[in-house]
This record gives sequence, C-alpha cells and structure tokens, in this order.
Amino acid sequence: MGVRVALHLKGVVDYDFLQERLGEKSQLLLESNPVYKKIPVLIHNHNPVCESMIIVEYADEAWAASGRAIRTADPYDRALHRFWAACIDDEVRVAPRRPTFFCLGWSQCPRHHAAAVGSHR
Ligand SMILES: N[C@@H](CCC(=O)N[C@@H](CS)C(=O)NCC(=O)O)C(=O)O
Repeated sequence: MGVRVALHLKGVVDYDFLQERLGEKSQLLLESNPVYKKIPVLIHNHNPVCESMIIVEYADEAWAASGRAIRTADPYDRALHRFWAACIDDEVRVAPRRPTFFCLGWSQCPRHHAAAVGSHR
C-alpha cells in the first residue's frame, strides 16, 4: 500500500500491479528479492528495488521532478519517519501476538504486493 501511495504522490500511474498468492512465491518475486523473498518489490527499468522504505525513497529520487516531494528536507523529521517505519516493521514481524497489526492474508494484506513499473515482464 505504501509503495502505491508513493507512486501516486509522484504522479506515476502507468504500471503493472502484481499480487502474490497466499503461501506461494512467484519466480518473479524470488528472482527480484532473493535475499528476503518478501514483498513489496518495485521493478523499474528491469531493476528490482526491495524494502518499503527504500522503495519510497527511491521513488522520491527517481521521479524527483514530478509529483509531490514525499520526504521532508528536515533531518529530524526524516529520523522520525525512519523510526516509525522500523517500529511498524517490528510490530508486523510479531503479528501473531499483536492482533492490531496482524496481516489478513497474503492477498488481502495491503502491504502484500509487488509493483512493476516499466517494461519488465
Ligand atoms: N521490511 C520489509 C517487510 C516486508 C514484509 O514483511 N513483507 C511481507 C508481506 S507484508 C511478506 O512478504 N511476507 C512473506 C514472508 O515473510 O515470507 C518491508 O518493509 O518491505
């Protein structure tokens, strides 16, 4: 979800949105993120970018001239953003004991997605 919001803020609307199936990992996902084998993955100009926060930062830089700036210029605000992103990541990892953050399912969780931008197939 965060990646799609970031792309929207940058005015990037022309991309393929691919969903992974619950309990399965596509060949594209395994090839695109061989280290963590997790989504989201952004594929831009055939280059995979992994990890939500890194993807958002990448989008802000790759489409710097279009849409709205996602990140603030203030270093402290940036530090706060990184803190909360890491915090949410940690909470999701312990999801079974924290129902508030529990993912609904592979294809239902708003964070369960891979987005492909450009001509990758
Ligand atoms: N730190 C990663 C976490 C990604 C993550 O946990 N993805 C989950 C879906 S929300 C996933 O792919 N889970 C499948 C698995 O763990 O095998 C990020 O922020 O992108």
